[in-house]
Parts: sequence; structure tokens; C-alpha cells
Amino acid sequence: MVLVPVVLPPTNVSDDVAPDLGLFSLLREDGSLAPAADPSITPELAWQAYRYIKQLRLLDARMILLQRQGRVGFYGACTGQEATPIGTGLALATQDWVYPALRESSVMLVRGLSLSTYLCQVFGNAGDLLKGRQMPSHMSAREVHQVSWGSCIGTQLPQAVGTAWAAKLRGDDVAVVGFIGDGGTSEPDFHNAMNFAGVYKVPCVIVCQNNQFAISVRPDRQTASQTYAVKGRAYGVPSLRIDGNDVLAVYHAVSRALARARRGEGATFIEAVTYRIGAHSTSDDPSRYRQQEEVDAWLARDPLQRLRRHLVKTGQLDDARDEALEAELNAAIGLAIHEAETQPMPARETLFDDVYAELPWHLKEQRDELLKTPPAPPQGSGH
Ligand SMILES: Cc1ncc(C[n+]2csc(CCOP(=O)(O)OP(=O)(O)O)c2C)c(N)n1
Repeated sequence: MVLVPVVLPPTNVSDDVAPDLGLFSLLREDGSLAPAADPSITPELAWQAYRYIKQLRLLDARMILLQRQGRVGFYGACTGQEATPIGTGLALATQDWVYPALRESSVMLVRGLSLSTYLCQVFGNAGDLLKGRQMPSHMSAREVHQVSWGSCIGTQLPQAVGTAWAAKLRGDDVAVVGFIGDGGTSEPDFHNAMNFAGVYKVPCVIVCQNNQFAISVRPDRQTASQTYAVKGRAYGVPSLRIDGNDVLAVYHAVSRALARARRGEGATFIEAVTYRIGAHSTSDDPSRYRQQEEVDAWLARDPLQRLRRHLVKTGQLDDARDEALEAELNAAIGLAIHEAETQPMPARETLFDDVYAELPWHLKEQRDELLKTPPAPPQGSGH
């Protein structure tokens, strides 16, 4: 197998000179904070960020185990990339809307969705807000203003921009965040969304998680552009490239972009440079296309450990407190899994809900016919 070099961000361009070519960060590898950092970055915010990142790290590991045990059909983990959804979740206001891709469901947890409701979607059961109609890891919840991902790469971005445009036309104080992966930037929907966002100056923040992969495809096969962020120049959308493993940089950049959007100054494009530590999904084996040395090099830049070093430095965390936090989070995750897994499957008649405002006669007939037959025995949740 050919050894592929580790793709590290270029450091030869300052983000003061060209924000779309540089790499903005606030939290250094040793855990110290850049001087004159954003005053809204408080110790409480750093602690919250650590708690949510750690929860997501533990949750994803448990979900992968459940998938391997045949209790969950599919799962798309966010391991190594947690700083971007968590930092974004912390920056959003209650009224804002989010259009995620595969790895940003956890924004909903930061915005107050209960863990067991979140997990009911993974099991596709009666507690699932989506009534078992979506693949796992495609969660959504109206109560926290998050729309389900369609699985078709890129389609969420024109939806995000359209929602932001509607908010602008109606004069609503709403900003929208749309997420996309690096691979998604090769889709026509990325072009459509960026073009409309630029022309109509919509209150939208488009966040590209450049995790170095589109399944097995690397950035050098995805684009000839110097960075993903630089693509925003062509659309007239102010763009910046940030360290996606630095949750405080993510929080800062997304907060500022949302504030711009609210002031009526239009859209911002943010490339968050990170690395997918795990497999693309539970259906993938990354050892077929990358070497462990490369993963190890990125593990040294782990967003969780970097933030941990910061909290230790500032006296907010020590080994005992970290162990207590881990035990508390694991217990909550275990309880939520139990609550979700013991729910029944969605009632059969819910199949007919939500498509028509009023059910047509032929579907009423089909529903009544179905209800006359005894339910099939449970088949398990494997896809
Ligand atoms: C239109 C479309 N083409 C192909 C696929 C198959 N597919 C699923 S995920 C994926 C890679 C996506 O990569 P990226 O956008 O970088 O996001 P990541 O999964 O790395 O977070 C592909 C090609 C799809 N779901 N939709």
C-alpha cells in the first residue's frame, strides 16, 4: 500500500492577510488561549464545550458497539470532529434553524433535546419523532429547530439558504446554519446555495467540515482549489478557514458570522479543518485506504484533549473531576439507551401519517386492510 502523507493545514499564509487561506485558531495545542481572545469565551463556556464534546465522544463509541452487536442498523460517528457541531451549537440562538449533514446531529443535544428522544431515532421506534422513517444518524426535531438530513449529499444547503431567504423576506430575526462535508462541495447544490446566498445576501452561515475524506476520496482528488474556503470568493461570500479541532475558534467564528447575518450583512462561508478519526460509517473499513500513522498524527491534535489541557491549565479540571464527569455521562448514556431501546416499534397505522393533509380514500382503505391483519413478529433493527 502507498503511504499517503498526512494532510496538515498550510501555515505559510496568515489569516489576517487572507482569512480563506490561513487557519484561524484561538486554543493552542498546549491548551493556552491566544491573547486578546473573544471576551465572550468564558470559563463556563469552555467547561460546557468540554462536557458536550466528551458526551458525544462517549455516545458515538457506544453506538458503534451497539451497531456491532446488531442492536442498531447504521451509525455515522463524528469522532475527532466534535468541536465543530458543539462549538456551533453553543453559538446558535434559540430562534435559529440548522440544516445538518451526517455528522452534526449532536447540535440538537446542545440546544436541549433529551438524549433518549435523540436515541429513539437511532432505533427508529415509537419514541422517534420521525416515526422510524429515516436512517439512524439522520435525526431532526422541530422543538430545537433542526431539519433532517436527506442523505443525498448537498441537498440541505439550498434548503438552508432558502429558509434564510424566507426569514429575510419576512423580516424574522432568524439566522440559519447549513452544514456540508468537503466532498459535498463538488455537488451542484453547493454552487446553487453559495450563489443564491451571495446574490441575495441571506442570513445564512454555511459550514464545511473538511474532515479530509469523502468516504475514501481525499481533498487532492476533490478540488484543485488551494482551500475549500477560497471557493467563497467566487460567490462574493466572505469566507474563512478555521481550525475545526479548536472548539473556541469554532464558537468565535460561528458567533461572529451569525451576528453578521443578523445585522443584514449576508452569508458567511466557514471551512473547519478537521479529521475523521473513525470510519466513514459503520459500513466502511478505512484501513483499506489509509494508514494508522496518519490517524495517530491527527489524534495528537484531538479537540477533546486540547480543551482538556486548557481546563487543567485554568484550574477547572483535574483527573478526579474528569473521571467523575465520565462516570456521570456514561450513566446518563446507559439510562437513555435503556429508555430508548425498550420502546415498542412505531404503530403500523403511522405509516399513513404526514403525507396528505387529509388521507385519500384509497389510503384509508389500505390502512383499514392493514389493521385487520395481525402484526408481524418483531424482526430486530438491522438494515
Ligand atoms: C448525491 C450523492 N452522491 C453520493 C452519495 C454517497 N455518499 C454518501 S456519503 C458520501 C461522502 C460524503 O463526503 P463528505 O461530503 O466529505 O462528508 P463526510 O461523510 O466526510 O462527513 C458519499 C459520496 C450520496 N449519499 N449522495
